Amino acid sequence: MSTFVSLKINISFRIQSLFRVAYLSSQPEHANKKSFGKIVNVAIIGAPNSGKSTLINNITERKICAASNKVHTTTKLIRAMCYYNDTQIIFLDTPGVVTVKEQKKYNLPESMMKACHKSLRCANVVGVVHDVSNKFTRDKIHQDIVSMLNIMDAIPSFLILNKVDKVKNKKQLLGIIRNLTNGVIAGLPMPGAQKGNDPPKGEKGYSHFSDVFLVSASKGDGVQDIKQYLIGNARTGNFHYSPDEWTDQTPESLIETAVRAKFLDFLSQEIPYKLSIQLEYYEENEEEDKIICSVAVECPSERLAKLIAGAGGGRLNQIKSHVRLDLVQLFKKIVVLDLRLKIKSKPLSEETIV
Ligand SMILES: Nc1nc2c(ncn2[C@@H]2O[C@H](COP(=O)(O)OP(=O)(O)OP(=O)(O)O)[C@@H](O)[C@H]2O)c(=O)[nH]1
Ligand SMILES: [Mg+2]
Repeated sequence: MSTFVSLKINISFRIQSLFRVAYLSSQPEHANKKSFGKIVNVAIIGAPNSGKSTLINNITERKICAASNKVHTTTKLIRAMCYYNDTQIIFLDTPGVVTVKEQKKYNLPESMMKACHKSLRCANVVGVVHDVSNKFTRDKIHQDIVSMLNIMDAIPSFLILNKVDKVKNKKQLLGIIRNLTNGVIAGLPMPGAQKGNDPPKGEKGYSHFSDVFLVSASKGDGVQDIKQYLIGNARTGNFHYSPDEWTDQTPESLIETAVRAKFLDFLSQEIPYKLSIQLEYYEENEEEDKIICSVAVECPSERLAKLIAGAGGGRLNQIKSHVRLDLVQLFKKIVVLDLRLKIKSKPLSEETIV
């Protein structure tokens, strides 16, 4: 048992063990084909790059939410669904929370912040993802997130400490939890919080989390506990989506966001944010269980297009093969992908860049 898992168990406030439900599969094809059962809408909020989308993908076992190593990969509200026995879990993936100042500085559309507020209005439960590997922000919850939670305090919320795999000294995690919860979980003081051991210095967190999870979303450590917690919070009712549906996004939009995420991963600094992604062709061949698509990536200049393509088009080919793999994991089908660069309205011939 890893140190962080045992640390988690030592926190005696755990409530999700009350809600143990047998795990079958997240894949819609295994779900009961009925429209009545238990439903839970879960808003996943947090700072940019904290791992919200990666976490949802891990729980749903599908790469529905585009993720990358850069901030602002998610730019709008995206629903991702999965099913366990008679329970439908609807995740609401959101753009990272930024202050108005940051929003203006990076010229981010106001719709990004609105998406986050909208997710809270649709949610029965709110999960706050917090990156514990970032030493500058790990001891404090973003002030705007605390404000949102305070406004929505009637909705149960839980804290997810993510990227614990990057924390060498796992003992630090207890102090971080204390800071982020103000030493209170599920209305109870944490052990040691009143004994003068590393007391919280002022209010750095939110005091009304019903539970805390320590996870590594990319490795999958600890995510099963979150799933069980959510199943335990589901309410009886009509399914909002049919068990065959796993997202509210169109295939076209999913392909464009998957391509954008891969350019964010491969290119440095501001370059990938300057690109415009357009799906030019999409065809679904049901007989062969195959998707055929063609995506054009518009670059602001020829110089940039050549830089992105790399020597002999090597980098573009590498990006293309990674995108294709992501799309296979997303659609669970054969994917034939054509990916090309073009300059504004003028297409670049293959000879020019590849
Ligand atoms: N080491 C490690 N990396 C992680 C973990 N979870 C996510 N990441 C990485 O963190 C980066 C950001 O992940 P995302 O899922 O895109 O984060 P996000 O919060 O959705 O980001 P935005 O949509 O930009 O707000 C990616 O490079 C992930 O691979 C984790 O548990 N451990
Ligand atoms: Mg995201």
